[in-house]
Amino acid sequence: MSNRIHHPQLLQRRMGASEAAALIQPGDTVAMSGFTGAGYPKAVPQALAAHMQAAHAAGQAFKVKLLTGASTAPELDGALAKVGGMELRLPYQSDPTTRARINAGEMEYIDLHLSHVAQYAWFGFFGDIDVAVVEVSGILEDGRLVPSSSVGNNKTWLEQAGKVILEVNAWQPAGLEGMHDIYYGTALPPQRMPIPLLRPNDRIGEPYLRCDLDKVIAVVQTDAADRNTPFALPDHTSKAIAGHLLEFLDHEVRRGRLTAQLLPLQSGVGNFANAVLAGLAQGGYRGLTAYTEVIQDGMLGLIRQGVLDTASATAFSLSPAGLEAFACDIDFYRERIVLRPQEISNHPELIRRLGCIALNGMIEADLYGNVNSTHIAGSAIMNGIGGSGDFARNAYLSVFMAPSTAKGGQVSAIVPMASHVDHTEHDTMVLVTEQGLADLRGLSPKQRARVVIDNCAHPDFRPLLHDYFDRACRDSYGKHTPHLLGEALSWHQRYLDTGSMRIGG
Ligand code: 0RQ
Repeated sequence: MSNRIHHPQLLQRRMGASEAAALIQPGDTVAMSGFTGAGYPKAVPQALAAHMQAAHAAGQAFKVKLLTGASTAPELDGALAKVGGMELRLPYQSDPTTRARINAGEMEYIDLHLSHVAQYAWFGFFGDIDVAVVEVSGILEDGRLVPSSSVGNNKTWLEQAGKVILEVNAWQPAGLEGMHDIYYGTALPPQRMPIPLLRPNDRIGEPYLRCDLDKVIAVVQTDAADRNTPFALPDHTSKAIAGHLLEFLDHEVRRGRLTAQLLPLQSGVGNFANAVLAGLAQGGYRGLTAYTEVIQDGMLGLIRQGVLDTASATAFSLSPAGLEAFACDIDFYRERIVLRPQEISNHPELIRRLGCIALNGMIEADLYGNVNSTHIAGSAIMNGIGGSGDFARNAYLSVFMAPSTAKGGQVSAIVPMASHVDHTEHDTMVLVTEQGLADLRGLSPKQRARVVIDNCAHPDFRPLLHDYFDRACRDSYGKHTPHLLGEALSWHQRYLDTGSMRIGG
């Protein structure tokens, strides 16, 4: 395994995960690599959790503040949450144990736009970063680091942290080398300059991460797989959502608002995203590009088929089968994929310039197009806003998708008033459910409400929504965005009280 570490001095700093984790102190702010279950450290977090458990058993407090790129995996978030080892977590998580602790009020969580994280660190908004724990796939003779299967905030963590622990993971394909593009041109305001990226596949940086080697206090060798969760096959609902969206894109091409190459696609993770991508292939599209966060199996397939020419992202999120396909053909994919820091993959300036088509999931939307991506019943966090806000606000077209009902049909995804707002009515252009698509562009609030109810709401909830809207138009304090404030969130309260938004359960 040492053939991944070519720097003699760093070879001397190898140690076991437990010894390395012992260098992290209670109260430290620890910045770790990892984005959508890829490229996160696998050994040190688990060893840290064991140290915490021992300290807790001895009656000593031991928690850290944890910063990452995005979601990680059971070996990181899961392990630390299980032992109650996190005082604070940011910016995105999807781990069930962490989620339960946050919603029980046992730890703090800050939900941030993913493009903001690195710059907030540079602005000093998080205070000092004590330790960075970063997975890499190799170390060159001159000490430059070969990044792993995600880039995330690693450039910033390595530069900002006082001490650095490197995990060198021999499991990561050696052929990842050369796929990354690390941009070192960012600066603090007012010295900021335009970022010179004009096309999704432009390379504007260098393939390696730099690191001040004097800060490296430990090098830990691992040989462990990324999370690699298998994807669900597209079901009836996701195929229907994809169908409506593809019809809409065809319509936009016919109207001349998009060309047959569309514009760079950003696609969230999960079932709908996979189904939409599969649909694009069947729709006869060719020569498309992606400027997105995450490359999952569906996107690799499209690159292989020539539907996508190139894809820019900050991380992979592959199933075991997807990973095998990728590793077998890594030279082919290296020509067509660029992995960047998340401050670049999600940069508002670049998303606006490229004119991305943003496709993201949602929990609920209200009549006027305000979208909730993060909270159940206004107070319990699901995952976090992730990059959806970076893209939604700045995209050429901003689309949100969800099944029209959740919880076995008891909950409507279209509600009178969103119980939490991540994306305002000003950012949402298109809503899609399996029932249909609402194109909200150019519509006033009252016009939007009618289209949202008629096209997106489940037929079981449509009469209730019409009834609310009609009474609101009549009795609302103001008639611009009609609401009955005493009733607007009663659907959520009914769900909390009875397990259903339906009247009478
Ligand atoms: O919970 O599993 O306990 O039943 O929410 O919902 O339908 O499985 O959908 O996995 O696509 O997630 C918005 C959360 C959708 C996701 C969200 C419950 C539902 C289920 C999940 P259970 P589904 P998905 C790129 C961009 C923000 C980040 C983002 C997300 C669970 O897309 O995290 O977009 N987005 N990033 O039952 C009560 C409702 C509900 C509901 C769903 N109205 N009321 N429960 N659920 N709707 C990626 C990155 O940024 C890294």
